Amino acid sequence: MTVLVTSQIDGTPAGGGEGPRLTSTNPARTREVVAEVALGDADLFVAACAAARRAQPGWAGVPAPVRGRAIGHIGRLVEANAEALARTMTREIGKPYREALGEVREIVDTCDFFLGEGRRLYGQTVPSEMPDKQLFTFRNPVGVVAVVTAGNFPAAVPSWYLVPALLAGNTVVWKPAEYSAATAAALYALFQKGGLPDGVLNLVLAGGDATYQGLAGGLAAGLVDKVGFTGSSAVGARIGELCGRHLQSPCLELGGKNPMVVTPSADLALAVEGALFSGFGTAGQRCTSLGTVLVHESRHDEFLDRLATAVSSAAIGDPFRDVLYGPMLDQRFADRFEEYLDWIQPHHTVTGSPHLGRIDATRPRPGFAGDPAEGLYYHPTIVAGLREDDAIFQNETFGPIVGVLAYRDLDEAIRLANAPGYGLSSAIYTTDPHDAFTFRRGIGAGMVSVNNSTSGAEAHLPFGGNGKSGNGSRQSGTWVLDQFTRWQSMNWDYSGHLQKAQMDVAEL
Ligand code: UN1
Repeated sequence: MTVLVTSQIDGTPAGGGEGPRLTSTNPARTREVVAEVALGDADLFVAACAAARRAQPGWAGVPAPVRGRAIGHIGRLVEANAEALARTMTREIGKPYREALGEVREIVDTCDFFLGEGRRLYGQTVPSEMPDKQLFTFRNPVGVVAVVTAGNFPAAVPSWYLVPALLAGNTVVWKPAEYSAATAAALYALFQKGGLPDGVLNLVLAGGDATYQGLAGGLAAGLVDKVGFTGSSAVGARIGELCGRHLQSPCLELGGKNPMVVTPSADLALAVEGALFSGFGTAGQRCTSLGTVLVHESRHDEFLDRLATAVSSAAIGDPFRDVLYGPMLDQRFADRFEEYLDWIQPHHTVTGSPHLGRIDATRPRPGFAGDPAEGLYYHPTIVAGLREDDAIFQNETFGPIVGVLAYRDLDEAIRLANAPGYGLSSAIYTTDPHDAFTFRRGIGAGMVSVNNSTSGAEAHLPFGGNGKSGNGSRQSGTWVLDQFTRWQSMNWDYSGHLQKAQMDVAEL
């Protein structure tokens, strides 16, 4: 029996009747249907925003420590249901099961972190320049938060929005990617079970246009106070423009062309391992995936050889097995990746795999452990001999492909690392602290790893990017509370007469 996944407004299924349907299939076995998804329209999106608006004052009136307890319950429920949630994720988007379990762990970590923040939503008491007057600050919830998320991290990344937004007293409308709707529905059910009152968290399943129109409608009607978006830079720019028209600044977490620099002093074995995981893990479908490795010219050839050897023996296939990566997320990502492969130029050296493109009967991969006829599997590809103006050097490719380029000195490496104009994650492999700190200062990225992967952010450090990777907003840790609360100041004059600021300043 096929599961029908619908939107949920006010704790009740919505939009499941008429209207377009999408079939969510298993990318490792494309004939296997995971769920039928009932897609809502812009009106449904706006209705969800209205429900969230109605529920918001009541939720904000719940003491923050009690909201924190609800977050704690949700964390325990997610933990208790980790395997089922991870299995759904692996079936629906082909993420290797071990990684999917890790992703679920990230939700639990986020809940654990914010459970206590309910008791720490501190304001301040501030001295006044006048006697018998006291100043205060408070953190207020923003109101209704509309969250639109991608399907490559269909559970952890949404939780980075949902958990702090709810903890801070906001109500939420969450629009996950359609192709990860079954995972989203499973996560939504756990949040509801955690004890959220109806209308506090609403789930909307909708296509891209309906979502954009719904956001526009919600903003125009004054029903959306903050937008959180994780996805491509192009869509992020459209959402940023839309929000700007309503004088709002969204939280944007966009793409990346994340560089890794390998310096002369690097431990090469470690750097190869890091590049393999960052570039090819999750089939390169993380916003933090490695794009280009910049290797000092004295180590370039050796690094390239060693990376090619590592890639040629990497385990690829059925995501329920112990593999480095499984299939692409869904057909659209596979199609787009094929277009990126067209960027490969005759002057490039392609290595790491005997074939380019889809793993199938005509392009087999030795040791491959999957169903090539029915799975969206792709060969891993290393492209060397890049030039700075190559499309493949400049743009995010979101697939199992890594570029390699030689550099002469660290200044040049930093310049090349910044050249594509993204600024999400980055890494340097070195044993020289001077190089590590020079890189940290020079790189435009929001996140820097030393001797570690570009991907794999922990749930309590600020996560986010600059340039084409975002508008400087940060998620995770206490930093994200700046997105979901607004400071309010208060002054209280108990002198019994009007004291005028700047005019009645107390003299010594
Ligand atoms: C993303 O791909 O949208 O840093 C986020 C990481 C993850 C988050 C990736 N924890 O790899």
